[in-house]
Amino acid sequence: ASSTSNHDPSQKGEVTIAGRKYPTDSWMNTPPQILSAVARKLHLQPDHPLTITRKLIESRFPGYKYYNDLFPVVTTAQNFDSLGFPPDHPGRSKTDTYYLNKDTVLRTHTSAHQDDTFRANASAGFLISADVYRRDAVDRSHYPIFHQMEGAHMWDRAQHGGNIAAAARAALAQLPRHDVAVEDPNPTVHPERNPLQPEHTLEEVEAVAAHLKRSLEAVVVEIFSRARDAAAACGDAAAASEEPLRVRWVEAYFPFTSPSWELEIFWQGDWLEVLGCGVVQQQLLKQGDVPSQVGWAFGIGLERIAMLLFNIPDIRLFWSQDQRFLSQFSESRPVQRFVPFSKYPECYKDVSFWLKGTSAAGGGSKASVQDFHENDVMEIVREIAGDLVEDVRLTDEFTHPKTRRRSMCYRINYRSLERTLTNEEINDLHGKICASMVEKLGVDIR
Ligand code: FA5
Ligand code: MG
Repeated sequence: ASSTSNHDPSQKGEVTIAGRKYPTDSWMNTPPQILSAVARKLHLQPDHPLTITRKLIESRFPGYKYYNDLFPVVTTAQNFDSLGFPPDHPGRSKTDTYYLNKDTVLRTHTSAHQDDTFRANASAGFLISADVYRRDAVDRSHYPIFHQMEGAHMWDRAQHGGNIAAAARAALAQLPRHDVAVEDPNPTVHPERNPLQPEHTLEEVEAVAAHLKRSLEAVVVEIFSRARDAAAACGDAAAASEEPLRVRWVEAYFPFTSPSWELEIFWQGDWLEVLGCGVVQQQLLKQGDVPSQVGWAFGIGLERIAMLLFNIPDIRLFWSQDQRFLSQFSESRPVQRFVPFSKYPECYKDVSFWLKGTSAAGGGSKASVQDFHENDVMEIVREIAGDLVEDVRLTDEFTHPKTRRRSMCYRINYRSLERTLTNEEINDLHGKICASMVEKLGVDIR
């Protein structure tokens, strides 16, 4: 269990997470709700949809070593430096990442464990599943805590007579085939956007990339076929047959892989990004004392996959302790489609405010306008209303032509997944949110 003490960001103090103590300083920005959720470990709970999803993906990677209980508190060296994030990368900002102190964060991705795992050199292939933490938007596909699975596969030049390409092609020949037409117009490497590393030949990267892509396509095809069976079993003939699976690869950038890609799936009328991946930067393998290895890594969002698998419409549901949710999932049954318990009414409320300071006339400089980051609004809403808010959206923004003050308006959509909220309750929450914005962000409510 986790407990907290002295989480006041303005003070030096100490925080205890699962029995481990961390000193806090002015970087501390992790609220108590986040700290107390560390103990939940949803991906390890029996019969939880994230556990079922994790095990289904693991079953597509036989022989890999699994790490499923690595501790979520890591150093900025593990989360950023070891992966080659530049010092000014936005991901390091306090607006994006939960810090305990200047050098200690809640991991923002499972890649935080790549360096240690390569260094341990315990297995050619490994999978790491874990809870990860990000200050982010509030909507139906984003939650401040979510779960990722990291995967990697290495080939050692020393073991394969220097011929990584032949080794990767031999491994590819062992992978299951599928007949889904995947859109992949990307060249394997591109000199500016997706460069070949100097330590690799094009032939090697082509073979490694083919093994990487086929491995991940196999996961998506498997998930989709289980989801389709589930749709057929509940009599949804349209969903079961009509919508063919559409998958595409797009070029991406990560500091720790090159070349890099993301995989997207067409879902409910839009392309949904489900994972990022690429050929591991040789620098990481050098620093991990395994310089003769070459291979790939990926990071997949387990909630995104689980939402597809079970047709779960809102990411907050994963945190529900309501039996009407939990009782619908079982590891010993074939996948069944989630049946939403009734949809409770929503209620919009707007909050409009002026930022401190003014902006210079004629656009250009915003130097005198207050430093404002949307994630700070999101955090206040989460702290006060938690899972009672479905989403928060910027609906209006303008600069007053005379006073040069900047105005913003956010629309907060209140809706519980479990019951009908009363007007009184919503007004109370909304009032508290407005008051907290005045207090913490120094804005003037309009
Ligand atoms: C990463 O986190 C990289 N570490 C992935 C990686 C690993 C690349 C290894 C290369 C090699 P990204 O931020 O895109 O990348 O997140 C990866 C996946 O996590 C996304 O594709 C998405 O499925 C999921 N994800 C990201 N943010 C959220 C969120 N707020 N809520 C739910 N899922 C999310
Ligand atoms: Mg991404």
